[in-house]
Amino acid sequence: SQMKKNLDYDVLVIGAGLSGMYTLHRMHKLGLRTKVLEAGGDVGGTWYWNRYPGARFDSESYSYNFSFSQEILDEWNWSEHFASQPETLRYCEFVCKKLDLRRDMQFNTRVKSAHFQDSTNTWLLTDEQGRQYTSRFLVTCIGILNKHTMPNIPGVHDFQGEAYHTARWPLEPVSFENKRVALVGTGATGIQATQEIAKTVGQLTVFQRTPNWSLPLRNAPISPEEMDEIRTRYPEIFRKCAETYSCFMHVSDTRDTLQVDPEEREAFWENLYEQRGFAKWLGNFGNINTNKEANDLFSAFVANKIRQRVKDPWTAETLIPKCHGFGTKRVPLESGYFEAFNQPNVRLVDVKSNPIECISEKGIRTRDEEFEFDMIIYATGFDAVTGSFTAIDFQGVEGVKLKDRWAEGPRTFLGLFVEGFPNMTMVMGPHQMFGNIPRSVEYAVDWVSRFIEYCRSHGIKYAAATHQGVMDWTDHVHNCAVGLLANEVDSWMTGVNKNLAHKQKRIIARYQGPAPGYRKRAEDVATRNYEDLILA
Ligand code: NA7
Repeated sequence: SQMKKNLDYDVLVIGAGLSGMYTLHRMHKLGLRTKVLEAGGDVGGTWYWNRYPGARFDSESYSYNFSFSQEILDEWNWSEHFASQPETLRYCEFVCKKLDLRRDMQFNTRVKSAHFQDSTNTWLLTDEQGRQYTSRFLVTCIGILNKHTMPNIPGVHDFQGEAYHTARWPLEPVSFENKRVALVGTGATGIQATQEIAKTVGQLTVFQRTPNWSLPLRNAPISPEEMDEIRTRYPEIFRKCAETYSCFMHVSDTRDTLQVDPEEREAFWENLYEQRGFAKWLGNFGNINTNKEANDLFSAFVANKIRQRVKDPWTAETLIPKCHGFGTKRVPLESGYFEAFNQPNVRLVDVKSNPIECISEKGIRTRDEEFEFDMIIYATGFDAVTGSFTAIDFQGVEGVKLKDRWAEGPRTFLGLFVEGFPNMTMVMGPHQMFGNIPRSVEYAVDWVSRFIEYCRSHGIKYAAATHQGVMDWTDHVHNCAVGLLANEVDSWMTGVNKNLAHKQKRIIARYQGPAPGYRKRAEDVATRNYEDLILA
């Protein structure tokens, strides 16, 4: 079964998050010599790194786990509808143990470069310690939110107190008691961290540049009886996820927001507001995502909820987004975020009207005020999607750099292949459906595994996307994006990161058509024996 005796491996995998774990399991089933190289000290990827206080699922735990193993579904119990990071990390460890994955994982190994070798049609990877690894196939499992970014504020390294980025949170517990803590950033991460830290902090000052439309998560514990009941519904849950637009359990309402009687609409929204998780976003009228007027109506509904919950009128108004509509960025879900600002020891600073000038040894200086802190927390996000790729020196045929190939934005075939990068497939590459990530991960890994199996059984040593295939798919991805309000807004989803000079322009980073449509196209390619690719 070995593809080539003098190669170290048949398959190299970068990353030991959910994608890398499942890829390794599938490669084991194929009997291929596989190695997973992981920068972190253990498994879990996102759930390994993002151990900041309050980190948890915003999607129902039982729709956000693996579906491929009945044994794991039978044995694993979730304790909450929306699992916390420690529980999800335990889940990852449980899966690794169950599937005996660790034996082929190497931790504390950051891949520095991945170069395609033209003469042998193989991959050569080099890690930061200079160790090298060769393989026929390379599967990237490096995630879409992996390369964190610090703010481009002068003096950011001068601060003498404790300082943490949420995506590089220390393994040891961090105490906030009696401390003056600053938190910069109010995305999904900043919101989760704020509401948790507010519970024990001495004083918390939240620096907000752009507010977000956030709605109640409505988490609740899951009793053993309820877990048993949920377990019986797994087939139904995964069937639903397979049918919906972005693989979530929630189904959007096809009625036109503007055509629904205002009273009925209000009642519908009041009802949605009480529901768990993303129901309020994904179970809403579909055209709030495409019709500005419809979007404005629901945004106004949410704005009123914020006004009802935040006592101080200036703080309430400042927490209400003005420049983007509801759901045009990833909607953060919260549990007492707005009420945290009613605490006397929690304060909001609006850095739009009062910009941060610098970070000093002692704290943060804004135009109008000088703050002293014991701790600064950066919840300032990621060089998303392509950042995971540009962090590694990927070189394809004739030394072409992936960074250059994607200088004007990513171009892919099915989000799985890059032109000029043979024998390399991406799990959660740009231009794949993100949505419910574990569902997309499972589909991509299934596809890649069948493809590698095909190559092995047909003696294929070289598999590459065609120029035309990449052009056509990229066009298709761009066409799918037309008309969605989300593409008119700066966010990590449109590839913008204001801390990075080269990321100020919007791109189409992800597939935004319906997931079943994505899968149909990918299935067609497999069914036609991959004839859309160059195989040799
Ligand atoms: P996000 O959603 O990219 O949020 C980053 C936040 O940090 C956002 O509020 C930014 O404001 C703020 N930020 C970034 N740089 C600065 C500077 N220099 N000054 C002030 N404020 C700044 O990242 P998250 O980690 O919250 O979430 C990422 C995804 O992970 C999330 O969508 C979930 O899918 C899970 P801005 O909006 O740019 O004005």
